Amino acid sequence: MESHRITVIGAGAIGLLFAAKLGMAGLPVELCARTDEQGRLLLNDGVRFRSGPESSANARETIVRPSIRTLEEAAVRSESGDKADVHFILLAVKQAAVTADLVEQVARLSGPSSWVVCLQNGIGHVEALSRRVPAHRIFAAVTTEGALKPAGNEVVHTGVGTTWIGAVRSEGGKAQDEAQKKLVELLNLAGFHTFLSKDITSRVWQKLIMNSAINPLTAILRVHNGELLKRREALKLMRTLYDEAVATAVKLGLAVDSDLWEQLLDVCRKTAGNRSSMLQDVLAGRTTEIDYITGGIIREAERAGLAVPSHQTVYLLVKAMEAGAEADGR
Ligand code: KPL
Repeated sequence: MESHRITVIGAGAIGLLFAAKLGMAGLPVELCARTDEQGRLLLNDGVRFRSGPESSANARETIVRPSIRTLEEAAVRSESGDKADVHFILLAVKQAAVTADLVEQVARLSGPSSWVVCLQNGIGHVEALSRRVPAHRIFAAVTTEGALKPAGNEVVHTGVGTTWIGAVRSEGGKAQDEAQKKLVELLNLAGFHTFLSKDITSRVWQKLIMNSAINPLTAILRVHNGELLKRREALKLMRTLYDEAVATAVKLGLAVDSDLWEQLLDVCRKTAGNRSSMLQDVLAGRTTEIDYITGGIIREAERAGLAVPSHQTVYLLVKAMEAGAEADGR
C-alpha cells in the first residue's frame, strides 16, 4: 500500500485546522510550529479542536495529537531517508514568513516524492519558493475555510468552506497529476470540500482581487466587512479598487468570473459581522499582508503597464498606519 507523509508548516489558525482534521482522519501528520514555545505547548497538550462559533462554549472539543516537530527535526527525518511514497508539505504560514531562510528549510525537507502546497493569501511567495523548489512541484491552494486560534494550541472551525488545489506550473507529467488527485482525495477524507483546479493562478487572483478590495478598506476605516456595503463612498471606492484589480488580471491573461463583483458583495454580506484579517492585524499592532495583496497588484500592474492609482493610495495609507503602530509601540 502507498505510504503518505504530510508535513504542516505553521501553527496559525489554518495550519492547526488542517493538522487537526487530517489527524482526526487518521492520516500521518507532522506539525511544525514556528516557535519553540508553541511547539512545547502542542507537544504537551495536543491540538484542542472545536467546531462551531467561537462563543459556543459547549461545542465538543477533540484533542488531536499530530507529531510535533521542529522544521529542523522534520528536515533531518527527510535527509535520513524517511521515504514515503508521497510527501505533501502544507505551507500554512503568512506570506511575510516565507523568507529566504524558510524557503531553504522547505528545500531541505523536500525529496523526490515531495509536493509543496501553498496556502497563503496574496501573491509573491510562489516566486520565492521556486528559487529552491522545482516549480512543477509547487501547488497553490485557495481555501474559504474559516478558523480562529483562541490559544496557541486551540483552533475553532468557524465556517465550512471550499478548497481548490492546482499546480502552478503544469509540466509535472503523470506524477504531478497523480499527486494532485491524491491530495484532493486526502483532504476530502479529512472533511475538506476540495476540488482540483486546472487554472489555479486565476483562482488565486480572484481571491486576491476580493482581498484587495475589502481588506485595506476595512483596515483603514476600522469597520466590519458588512459596513462597506452600507457606506456609499466606501462601496464606490471598493468598486474602483475592484475594477483596477480586474483590469490588471485581464491584462495578464487570467480568467475572471463574470459575476465576481456579485461574489465579492456576497462575501461582505456573509462575513458582515467579521473583521477582515487585515483589520485584525492592524488592531493587534501586527504587520499586515498589504505588501502581498495590494503591493502584489501594484507590482503586476506596473509590469503590465497599467495605472492602479486607488491601490497606490490605499497601499500608502495602510503602510502609514503600520508605521504609526510601530512608533506607538516604541
Ligand atoms: O478573506 C478575507 C480576509 O479577511 O482575509 C475576507 C474578508 C473574507 C475577504 O477579503
